Amino acid sequence: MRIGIVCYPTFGGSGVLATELGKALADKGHQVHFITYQQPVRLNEFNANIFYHEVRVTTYPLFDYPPYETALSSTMVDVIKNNNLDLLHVHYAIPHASAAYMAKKILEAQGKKIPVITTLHGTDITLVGRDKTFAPVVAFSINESDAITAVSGNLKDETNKTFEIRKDIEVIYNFVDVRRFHRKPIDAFKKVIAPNGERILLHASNFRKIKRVKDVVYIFNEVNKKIKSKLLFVGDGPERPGAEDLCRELNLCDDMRFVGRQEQMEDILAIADLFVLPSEYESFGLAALEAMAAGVPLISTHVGGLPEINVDGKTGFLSAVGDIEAMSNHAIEILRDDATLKKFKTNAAEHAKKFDIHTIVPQYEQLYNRFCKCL
Ligand code: GMT
Repeated sequence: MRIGIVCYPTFGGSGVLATELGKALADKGHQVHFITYQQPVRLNEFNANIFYHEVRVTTYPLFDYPPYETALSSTMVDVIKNNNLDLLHVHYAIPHASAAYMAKKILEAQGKKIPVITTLHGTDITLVGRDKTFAPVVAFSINESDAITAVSGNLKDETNKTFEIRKDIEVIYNFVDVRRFHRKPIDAFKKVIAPNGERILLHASNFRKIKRVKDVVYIFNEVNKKIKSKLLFVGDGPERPGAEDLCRELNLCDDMRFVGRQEQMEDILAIADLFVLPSEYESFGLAALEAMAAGVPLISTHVGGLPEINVDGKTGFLSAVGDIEAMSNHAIEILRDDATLKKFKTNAAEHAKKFDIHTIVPQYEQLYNRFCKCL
């Protein structure tokens, strides 16, 4: 099958998921065409079945806002026609679903039918999508998609609450390649981070407000009083300077590191003991699933799709947003002795298998097959 994939090429979960999906489909013999403005970060190896088409936006002095969506639709038309694609799968509704609708209509006028599948990822509905400036276009283009998927049951419910959606939204969970995250810790690396065998806590995100990164610092501060620990911050974004200031204020600088954006998450996760995700909302929490696949238990909030992946008391704990005390106590409970930590680590790794790439990718293939009998 010849599949077009449209996504954000950055470190965000939706782009990571879309890229991993494309790579998995290519490994299974499908021809995959990525259409995006930059090479996706996880598209880092050669595969004869993968093609990358860059969206170029022509600038002109009149344009205060270069029309990316128009360029994207035009590139979609070009790639679909010239590569005779069977299907277009867009990730993150804004502006991908509406650009796909435009491309579909243009091709229809030229006698080519192209099914469009839209996968909703979270903030395209719950934060940005519901904003008045986008909502009518988002609702319309989602409804015009041939199929709609959401990455969790919670996101499906939120979408139906936010918009009048006339089609059934199918839940296809995000996935992880469990084998890839099953890594042995690199001892030398672990020694640099935790020279005296301290526990290692980890947070990875885009450091946006919704992630509540300062809560991670407060939780770490409490844990560190009881159990000697180190904290690793992976990623970057607008809330990072505030979190760094807080570390200095609390005199924690010797025990934490901000390592910025990293591609080798599997090596970092291999040395971690606990993943902390105190977000205000997460439609799924792909970074948390990757942590679990690496056998890292999870301290998270009880919001969005997180209860669908984090089993309270088994793979980690769930707490109310902002409840630093509960999250710190839960972290201490997990980290307090080796036997308890080992039990949580094993449970986390075991539960992550439910979301393995080999279980989830066939669900997308079955969906594609409903619109195109060419698999
Ligand atoms: O806004 C973000 O957090 C980024 C966004 C994205 O586009 O990567 O993340 C969303 O999609 C991920 C992949 O499906 C989910 O794992 C994240 O939970 C979701 N973020 C939110 O819902 C806040």
